[in-house]
Amino acid sequence: MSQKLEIVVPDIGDFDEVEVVEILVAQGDVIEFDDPLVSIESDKATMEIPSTSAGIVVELRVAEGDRVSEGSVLVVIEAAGENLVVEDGSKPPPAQVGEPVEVSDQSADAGGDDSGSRPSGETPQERPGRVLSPAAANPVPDRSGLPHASPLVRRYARELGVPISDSKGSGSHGRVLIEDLKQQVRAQFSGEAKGASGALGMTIPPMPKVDHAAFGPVREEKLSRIQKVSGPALHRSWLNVPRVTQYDEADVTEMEAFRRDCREAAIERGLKLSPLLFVMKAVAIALGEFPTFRSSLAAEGDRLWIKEYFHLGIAVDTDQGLVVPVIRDVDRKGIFELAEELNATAERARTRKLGPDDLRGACFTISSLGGIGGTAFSPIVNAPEVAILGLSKTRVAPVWDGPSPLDLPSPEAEVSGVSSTRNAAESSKETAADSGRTGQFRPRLILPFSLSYDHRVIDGAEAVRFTTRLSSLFSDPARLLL
Ligand code: CAO
Repeated sequence: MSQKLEIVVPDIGDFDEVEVVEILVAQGDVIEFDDPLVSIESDKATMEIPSTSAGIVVELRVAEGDRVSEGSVLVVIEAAGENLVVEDGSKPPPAQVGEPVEVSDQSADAGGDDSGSRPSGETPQERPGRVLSPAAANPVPDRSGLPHASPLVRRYARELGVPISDSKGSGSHGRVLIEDLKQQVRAQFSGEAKGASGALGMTIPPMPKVDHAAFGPVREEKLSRIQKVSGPALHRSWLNVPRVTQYDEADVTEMEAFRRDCREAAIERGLKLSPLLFVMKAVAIALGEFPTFRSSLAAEGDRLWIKEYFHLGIAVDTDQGLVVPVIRDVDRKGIFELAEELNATAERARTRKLGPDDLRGACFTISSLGGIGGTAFSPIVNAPEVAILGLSKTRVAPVWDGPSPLDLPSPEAEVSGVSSTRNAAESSKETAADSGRTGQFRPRLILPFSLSYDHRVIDGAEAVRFTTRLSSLFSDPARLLL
């Protein structure tokens, strides 16, 4: 004897109109008492709503993205009464919250009773699909074959980019625990994992273990604590963020002249002004004009969080590894104030005195290698930020200061003395002089820089608009100080 039951949202406290973020069962699934049916997410928490009865799902009444409150019907199940057992072999206990209510004939019709499509005499247990297991000592997968995990664990797995399908749960009935995810990441990082499943069955091939000592003397050196933390974060970003790097350069001669002019004033304050400070100010201005570059993609991938603050992560090289402390409200601070803060922060980074609050809350990161060298590099996006700026070493380069080469006479024309071309050359020199240009190559200070960005959020054209704007700001120190 079977009975149709509506499973409703139980009392979920003060929450109302909460979004359904995941449907965990499908029509035709055989479910047990307490099996999770859907995940709902408020701005404060994610929770799974369990079934208050065993049976077969005959109708889904909600879809992902729907909003539900206490009493909203989630699914209709055909409860199989006496025949069904729950995990320990006993009958389902009486429902306490979200108690199922019997479906009226009318609503059963509207819901499309599928009994007609079932071969006569077939009982729910005999239908193809997931079968109730009285001996549920093995991992209990959900309808998609995924192992069970709490919403917190699922969210953590999403944040880490760990496919929960590959997780071996060590909790009761095979539930995946946070420690299992950590173990998975550790195994992946150390190359132990067989390779995580990806789209089209592709996997990340594990690194082979090599006996380096077979080729000569070796020395073992442990990774620093910072490297152990930053390694997985970099790897996570590398695997999750489809990254493009845009290279550009800026004429920073005026900016450098201005910096030199400020040197005395800075020394009086006991400060050193590095080019990075001017770059930080320029970045804050550009971020004000290009909000997408100060955004983060929501974990669900369907919207952006645009940050209305201008906190910049600054990559600092320490003897323990790379750390990225955050300088807050760069838009509201002057060059001297920033110099003081940057010096103090870099010092605290190098003496390992940064606290967790120093390391979070940035909307964009700058990685400056210009003090060391290099002509260009492509930084890894500091996810969940969507873009990062890399600075390389300023160099002296000749820059043409005159009319377009297309308006200049060709060497052949000069030799053959074609008068019309000579006239064109003379007039182009006049044009250069009229506009205050020299008509010569001039030595200029050129700063090469690169922008790596998350292509899911930023298009190439927008990236070039951003770097072009940065380049013009770097060239014009007066604008930075307005
Ligand atoms: N071109 C030429 N010279 C530059 C320059 C540039 N782009 N940027 C800085 N310099 C100069 C500075 O003016 C300074 O010269 P002086 O001593 O003659 O004044 C010198 O290089 C050293 O600068 P600095 O690196 O100490 O100071 P900074 O303010 O430029 O940078 C900090 C501070 C903390 C960012 C830097 O010390 C640092 O740690 N950089 C490494 C960051 C890193 O590792 N990034 C890689 C991350 S992987 O993506």
